[in-house]
Amino acid sequence: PATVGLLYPRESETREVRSLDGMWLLLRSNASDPLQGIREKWYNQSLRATNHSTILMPVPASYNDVTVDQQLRDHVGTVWYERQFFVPTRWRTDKLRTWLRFGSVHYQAVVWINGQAALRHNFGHLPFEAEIDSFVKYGSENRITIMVDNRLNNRTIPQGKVLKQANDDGVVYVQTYTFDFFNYAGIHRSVHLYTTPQTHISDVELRTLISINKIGRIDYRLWFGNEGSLARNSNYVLVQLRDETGTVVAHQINRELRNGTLLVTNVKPWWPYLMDPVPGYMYSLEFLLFSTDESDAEANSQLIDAYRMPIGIRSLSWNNDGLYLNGKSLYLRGFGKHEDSDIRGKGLDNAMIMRDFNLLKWIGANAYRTSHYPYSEESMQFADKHGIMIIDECPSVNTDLFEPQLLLNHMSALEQLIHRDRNHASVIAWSIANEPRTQKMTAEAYFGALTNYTRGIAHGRPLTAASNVDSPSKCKMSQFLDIIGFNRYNAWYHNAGRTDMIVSPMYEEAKYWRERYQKPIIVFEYGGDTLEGYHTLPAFIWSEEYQTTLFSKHFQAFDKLRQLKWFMGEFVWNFADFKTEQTITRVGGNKKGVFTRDRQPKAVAHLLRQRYYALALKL
Ligand code: BDP
Repeated sequence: PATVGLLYPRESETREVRSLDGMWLLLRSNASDPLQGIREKWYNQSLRATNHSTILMPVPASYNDVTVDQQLRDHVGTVWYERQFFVPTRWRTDKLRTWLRFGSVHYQAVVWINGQAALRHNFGHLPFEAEIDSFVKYGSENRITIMVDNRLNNRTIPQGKVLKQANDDGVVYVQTYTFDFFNYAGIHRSVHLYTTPQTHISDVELRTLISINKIGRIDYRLWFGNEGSLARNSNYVLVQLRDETGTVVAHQINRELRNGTLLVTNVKPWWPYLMDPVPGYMYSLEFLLFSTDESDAEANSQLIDAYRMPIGIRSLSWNNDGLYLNGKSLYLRGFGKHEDSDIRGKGLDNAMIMRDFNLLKWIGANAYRTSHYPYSEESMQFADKHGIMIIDECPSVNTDLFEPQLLLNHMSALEQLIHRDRNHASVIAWSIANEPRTQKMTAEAYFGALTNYTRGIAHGRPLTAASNVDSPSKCKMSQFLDIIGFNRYNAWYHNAGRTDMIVSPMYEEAKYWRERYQKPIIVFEYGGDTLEGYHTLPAFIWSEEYQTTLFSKHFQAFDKLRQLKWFMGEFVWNFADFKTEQTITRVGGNKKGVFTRDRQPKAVAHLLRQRYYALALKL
């Protein structure tokens, strides 16, 4: 689809990338009137020229926690962002195409350039872009205006409900949702302006494989913008693979232009962290599109477009007992995470991403699930580079009311996620949902159709999901999955305080899921809220001792399960504390983190570290 940003914007000798990150103007529309800005046509002039007051807002960031204004923090409806930018005249004289790309905006975005509607997009956490040549003024100032709507309804992914309630001032709209992470909103990831030549590489699809004799195989497929101008005898693509030192280790001239295969001898495979002395080995794959003078082939070639991307080369396969990377069976030591931090909310922050990867490595993890939505493209690149395996989850949480329009939106969310992430070596599975209400009869047809569709675009990865149905036989989704995942809070939501009721229920339940579905089994969530610095002896819920005891009991269950070949991993809930909506069950947010929200260890982190290293090094 034309409005989906596919290739990550990268500079090259034929492409320029400019950042539009920085301070933007923000104007909140009246809480009881989300369409105010449309009626008053705020896109027609600068927001400053409306008679409403604007504030400055950094991009990328969630707008909720930046100010001290409660109304903005809890706003339900639309806010408007605006900034100015320049487009050099040179871009027109050089006949370049100009693209505008958003890494993600939550939830719905409508974008105007100089007052003209340029694009719209309907999901958080996923990129979108449009070519904007016809809207921009070259060599002078341009204005970009965005309306961001954070409302979730029964057809959005994830779902929510907006209620109209009476309050002390009259009426107010309240957003409710059943998932527990705060519904942060705003321009969450970077905004880029970039150029491509008229004829350019518009999309790339990669698959890799490693054969026994150390030969790496890369199958690629290319798409082009302005494809009609290309011809077999006057164009070719030079494909080159460079190793980390920059040396070309495989190359090919492709005159077919579309598909090709590159073989690499003595390949350095992509390995997960602690599975090899050099985890996350990344090559650079270079596509150079040329036009030739028919008379003398390559000699007078002219470079039309150049696009380079990092690539890890590995094989991934699975069967009813497990998942295999380069032929080796995987045991996943991981986490459910969130993109969440003080002040910036869900806003992209490279320092935070780097810190998280340093902590993942410190603790000896090799995987995480992008619970409960796609994480930034930057974090996916980090995962490749650090050898951290990703269970890539689409934004569906607690799906309910299974009806056709929701199904279509869910399919679209999965298509956009897979399209964005299919070329990452780190992605080992797609998670299609977290805790949908799969005990309902209507879930069966819904998930049958959803998995059928997703399998067709799964790009060499198995399908999984996190179920929390209390009895495997009642789950109407798991029969369609390749890997069965479940979330279970023994000694927390079930039998709070009873750390003597963990080992056996956990062990028995995993076996029950296995017996029922005969597929590999993974525990996607277990844990308990813990207030750092709160100590009790003997252990009492919410204390550090309690979390430590709860984890060590789970470890006993996992150790018994690991004797069974189909048990493939354990994911803690959660990597770090995170913000939730206001409820009486959460003190300052969800505190199930092994790390605090500012990424310092709780006592349990040291215990988990011992375990994860021991597992990795098979001690
Ligand atoms: C699980 C959800 C997760 C929550 C967790 C909790 O999958 O998103 O944060 O419960 O309550 O059911 O801590």
